[in-house]
Amino acid sequence: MTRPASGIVHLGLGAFFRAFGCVYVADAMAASGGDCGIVGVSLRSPATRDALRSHDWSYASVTLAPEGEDIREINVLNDVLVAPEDPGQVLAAMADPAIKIVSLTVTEKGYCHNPASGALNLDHPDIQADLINPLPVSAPGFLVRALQMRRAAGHPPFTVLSCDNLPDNGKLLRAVVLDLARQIDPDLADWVAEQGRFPSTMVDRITPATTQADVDRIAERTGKPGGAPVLHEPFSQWAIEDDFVNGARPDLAAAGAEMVADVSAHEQMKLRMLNGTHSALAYTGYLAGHDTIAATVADPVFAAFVHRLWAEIMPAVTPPDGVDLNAYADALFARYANPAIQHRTWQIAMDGSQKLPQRLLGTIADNISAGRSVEALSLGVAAWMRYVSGVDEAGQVIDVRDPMAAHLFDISTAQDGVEDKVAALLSVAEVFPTELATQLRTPVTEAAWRLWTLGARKALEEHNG
Ligand code: CS2
Repeated sequence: MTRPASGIVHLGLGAFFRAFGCVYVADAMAASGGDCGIVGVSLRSPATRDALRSHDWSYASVTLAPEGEDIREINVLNDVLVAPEDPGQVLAAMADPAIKIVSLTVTEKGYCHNPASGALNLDHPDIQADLINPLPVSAPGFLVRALQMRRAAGHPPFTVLSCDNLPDNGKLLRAVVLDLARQIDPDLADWVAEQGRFPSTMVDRITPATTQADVDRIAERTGKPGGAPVLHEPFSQWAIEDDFVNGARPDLAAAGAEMVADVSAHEQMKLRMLNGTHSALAYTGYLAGHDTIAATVADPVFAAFVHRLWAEIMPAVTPPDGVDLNAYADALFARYANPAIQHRTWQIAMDGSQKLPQRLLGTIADNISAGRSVEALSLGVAAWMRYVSGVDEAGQVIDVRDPMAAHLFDISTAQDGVEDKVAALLSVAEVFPTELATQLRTPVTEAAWRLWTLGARKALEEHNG
């Protein structure tokens, strides 16, 4: 099959970007042409590359609607590289002047920043390695070294397009890249600061992890064994700041993306209303024994709880023009309740130390300074504390996945009483800014008492009143 030539390198080719960005780019090229094929890069494992290679880089994108599933073949990938196997090949792909955009979904922790402050963490082992070795391991390292190659060859920089759930994701990534570039070559940092572009984006599509049973079912339906299908909800929203190097980009508006001057209102609404409640439901739901978000909100106690959360969150959100927050919350509830989506609470519970600040703590800080209630939100924070303490309500060990998991477990288990556990966890400066930690002491301790003594479901029931 002939495909358009590559114009994009994507770092972090997980299920989300294949269920989201790749579909937009395919639609944009179908509508308006352009050479915007994608070279995907896996930063860790070869599994996706191997599964996709046997299907000539095409895969099934499966829409899961309550009324049934719909399968579409996506043919926008031209190659998939595995960074640890050959980082030089990845740099060469990024340095190619035909590449106009390097997009990223590397998850929160992939930015190697301090989650509470947003600054590059120079002590991060991957950053330490990238300061010395010209063959990088971190996403910021790849960006800086590839930009260095382009500058040396006299090519313009590529646009860096962050597609992760972080506030001001483009600004944050720009700061991280400039910090690292400055350590390596201050002139390079100046060049990137002047000529580089890092538009911020708001991305939204619920994408549960694909299971082996999904792979087998889709193979049966398509008649093609193996492969790497992705599953997602029907809904999709992408708001993008229209600020690209030389304006070079696919016609994303033709594919339904919103091209805007400033994406911060979209981002704040989505991170606080969707991701904030997602995390709060994930920790409380998991503790109460609910496996998926749909099962969690099918439980009336949790359905009432999520509405209480939205009632606390909405006053702390300035909606984008023309958006009604109550209608947005209603639509979110229907998306969560979609019975066709098996989105595991355990999946969303991952990496909480990296997610809490932008999902829950910003809202809490705003509410406290405005004198508004933070009772429901505090239950979300306390449930995270209980979760990272490592044992569920049935006494089973929880498989906590978080870059800080061992540290969080150690400091929590070193304390006996709930109050001391809360104090110890609030002192983790990477997550809680000092002033906020002090303000959170009373509401989170109270919430934690209820969670530890009553269990999550009863605690929420009591809170709902
Ligand atoms: C979820 C998100 O896993 C998580 O932490 O909250 O991946 C969420 O499904 C997406 O942001 C929806 O757009």
